[in-house]
Amino acid sequence: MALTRRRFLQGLAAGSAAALIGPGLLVRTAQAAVSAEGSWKMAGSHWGAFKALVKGGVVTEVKPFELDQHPTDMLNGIKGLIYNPSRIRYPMVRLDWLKNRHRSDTTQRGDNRFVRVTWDEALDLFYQELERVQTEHGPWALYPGATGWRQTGQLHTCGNHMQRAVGMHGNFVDKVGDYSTGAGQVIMPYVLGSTEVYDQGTSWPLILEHTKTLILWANDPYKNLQVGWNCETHQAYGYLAELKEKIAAGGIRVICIDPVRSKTQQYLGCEHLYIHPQTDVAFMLAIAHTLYSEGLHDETFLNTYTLGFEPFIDYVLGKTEDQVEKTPEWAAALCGIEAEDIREFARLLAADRTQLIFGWAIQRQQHGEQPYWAGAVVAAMLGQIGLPGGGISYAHHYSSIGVPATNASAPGAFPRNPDTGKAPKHDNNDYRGASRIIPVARWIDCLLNPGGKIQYNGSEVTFPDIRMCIFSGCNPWHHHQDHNRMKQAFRKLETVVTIDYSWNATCRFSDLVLPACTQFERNDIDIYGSYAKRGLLAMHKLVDPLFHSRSDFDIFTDLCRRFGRHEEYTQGKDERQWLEQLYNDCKAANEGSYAMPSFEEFWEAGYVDFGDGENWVRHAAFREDPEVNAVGTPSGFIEITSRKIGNYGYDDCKAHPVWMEKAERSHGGPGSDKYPLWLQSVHPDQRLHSQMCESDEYRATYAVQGREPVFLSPADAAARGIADGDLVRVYNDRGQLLAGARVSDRFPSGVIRIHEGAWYGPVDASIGALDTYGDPNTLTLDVGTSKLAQATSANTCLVEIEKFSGEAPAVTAFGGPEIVEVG
Ligand SMILES: Nc1nc2c(c(=O)[nH]1)N[C@H]1C(S)=C(S)[C@@H](COP(=O)(O)OP(=O)(O)OC[C@H]3O[C@@H](n4cnc5c(=O)[nH]c(N)nc54)[C@H](O)[C@@H]3O)O[C@H]1N2
Ligand SMILES: Nc1nc2c(c(=O)[nH]1)N[C@H]1C(S)=C(S)[C@@H](COP(=O)(O)OP(=O)(O)OC[C@H]3O[C@@H](n4cnc5c(=O)[nH]c(N)nc54)[C@H](O)[C@@H]3O)O[C@H]1N2
Ligand SMILES: [Mo]
Repeated sequence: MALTRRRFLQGLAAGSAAALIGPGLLVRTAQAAVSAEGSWKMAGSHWGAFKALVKGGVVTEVKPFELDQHPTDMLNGIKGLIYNPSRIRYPMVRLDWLKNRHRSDTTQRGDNRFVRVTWDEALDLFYQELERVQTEHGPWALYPGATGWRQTGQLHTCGNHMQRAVGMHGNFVDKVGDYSTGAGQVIMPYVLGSTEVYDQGTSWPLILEHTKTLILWANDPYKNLQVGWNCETHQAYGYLAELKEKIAAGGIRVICIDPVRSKTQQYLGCEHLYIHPQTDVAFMLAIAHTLYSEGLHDETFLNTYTLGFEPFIDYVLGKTEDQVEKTPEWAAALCGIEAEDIREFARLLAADRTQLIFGWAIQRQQHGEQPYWAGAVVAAMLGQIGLPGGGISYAHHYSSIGVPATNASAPGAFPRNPDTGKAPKHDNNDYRGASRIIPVARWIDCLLNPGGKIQYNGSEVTFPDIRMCIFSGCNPWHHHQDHNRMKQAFRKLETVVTIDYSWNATCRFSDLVLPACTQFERNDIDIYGSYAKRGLLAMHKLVDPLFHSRSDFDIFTDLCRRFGRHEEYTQGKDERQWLEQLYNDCKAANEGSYAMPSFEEFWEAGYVDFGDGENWVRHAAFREDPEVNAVGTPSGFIEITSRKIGNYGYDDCKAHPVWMEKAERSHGGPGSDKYPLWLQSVHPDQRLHSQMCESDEYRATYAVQGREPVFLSPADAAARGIADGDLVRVYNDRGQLLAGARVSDRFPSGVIRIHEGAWYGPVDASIGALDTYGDPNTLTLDVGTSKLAQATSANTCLVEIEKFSGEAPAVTAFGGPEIVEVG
């Protein structure tokens, strides 16, 4: 087999739309051009609804939707998301897999050498692999992973397309939980009776009216509210502006508790309390100690609404097994806040109406269940749960939660499950004694240890022997921890199929890659305003699918055609007919409450608005009548001690919240003598995870020497001879990466940050290879939070950093595969 190689897109002027569109496509889209002036079309995205000017079949300009009064900077990345050298142009097959299929040399996986094939060839290969796995093995060998941020739009919800089509063919291993709130969503139903993390919160106007002290705990809403699960319109920013004014006028105290001065803290100009990373539970226990010993706790509330306070307070007072009293002095040594300041803080919380608002990053660490549970206990001791502007929330930084919401019904999505009552082609339900559902963040453990058993939320999970993975609408080679461990696991896989629109690291580590189009290359509908449900948006197709990409709908229709189930898959409807149906079903559900025009009128107008929402107080019904409106815990009360969890007998999640040391912790904790810096990999300010990292021009607005920035304190930089703008190597025993130093006084000594979602670009396929762009998951720890939730512990991670000297390797993350011709 003779091979010639050429660098993908060599010599192409990046960023130039015309240069990136092949001649064939220019002809095709030219027919769609309206006029020389072009036309403005409505579109949506997680980071904002917008209008796009389309001229000659090319998106030339983007402006915010008129109802978005607080558009984000991220709209500037849209054009680059459509037009960039990392777009997947054709169906591609990994070189050695094409030669040897499931017996290929898997150590080559990741070397990025691929062969172009036709759509027919690609879908035949995909179908043959499904057949092979279902007949030679069974449903236990197949894992279609769809945990991620598919683009907005209900019809084209891509994970649903993949799982519906694959599910019509045969059964498979599924997942439970997610990376966002894996620990929170499992612990909170035991404590407050619902996940809390995905529930509506007390409305901002009520917080602005009633709250005297607002605690933003591990929470950066000004950064994170840029993104919503549906098409965002950013109403919450109006309330944050009011909050800023109220702080300046002395009408409210707002305190951020965070190891870093966040974007929110900078914007609001509010108070800040530095805390050592991963030590919040120690701080909370000392707050509980102070409240109790100074008689500041609300006994009536505890007696009326909660169960199990005694065992907890006995633990705080050092009357249980460990005999350690959780005094402010005890906590100060861990969390770095002076004992007297802890006391003052506890008194402040009890003095007046206090609203606690938590973010999610502190449950994305080892024992991440504990700070959420301990936080609820502090709130219960304060006795304000269910009052307007008091109590606790776990989600005001997410998807417009807290914006007064309408009661409108949202449109349904393209159905994930086969809904015809017909059995799949391979109707095999034999999982060979293994579990059919695994906790999502443990899937690499599963690949490495088939047949292994773990505890999960009161049950035992037996890992299936997975041979084939399919990924759509997610990028596991950014989202999962410890990439070098992932490499080992991937070598055990026979076949990996990925459907995406951009050539990210997941494509690089796949065998078969299918090009989907972006949301701007198809028609769809979605809610705007996310949880506030302000209205319905017509997401107009802006341009034809670029290169050879197709919609997920088309791709999976043609896969189903290969086993005669395409009619059932589409229900005989095309895109337009589906949109009309989703719209008309939504219109019927809103009949009598919200007037909606005909589909045609809606599509023409671009949106239908549901008007203003209503104020609401979280937990108010329970407070009003805890018998009638019992919460969803086993007892119906807030459970400070959980008999059910206690009965599981876990050593890492006990019957009530406790302080537990971490595997790695900075500021004198385990591992800090060798690797003294805590790496936090929080959510990016100018991306949605890995989405838009491929947008070359936009990336250039934040990259440092072409690499992802790493933020560090002036003291840590000086101690290592690092200056702002330097190229640095960040490393630990798990991996190493190159990044560009950003020295900032928002960071205390011992704390550094690299935003998650930076594209992984290893120098080669070997284990331990240097990552040339700076994905923090090259370094993170891959262990479960505990036997309860088995969620990600991404924020439990220590590293060292040094100035990089010598010749820096080029960034390999972007620009697609190395196309190999097979002759
Ligand atoms: N270290 C660390 N790791 C983390 C986190 C952290 O805080 N720290 N956060 C975690 C969290 S909370 C999350 S939610 C995850 C996010 O992890 P992911 O959701 O996997 O991240 P995204 O970058 O949004 O990946 C979505 C992928 O789907 C593709 N895609 C989007 N729309 C479509 C479509 O319509 N069709 C097809 N076929 N593909 C599409 C995009 O191109 C992109 O590659 O990351 C987790 N990982
Ligand atoms: N711009 C933008 N917005 C987004 C997203 C995005 O990718 N980009 N992703 C969305 C998604 S999927 C999710 S899940 C949410 C994520 O929402 P979160 O998980 O809440 O957000 P993060 O930005 O990871 O972290 C929030 C804050 O927690 C602090 N923190 C971290 N560890 C600790 C600790 O041990 N103690 C204390 N006290 N504070 C700590 C960090 O310093 C940071 O300021 O954001 C959503 N919003
Ligand atoms: Mo998330």
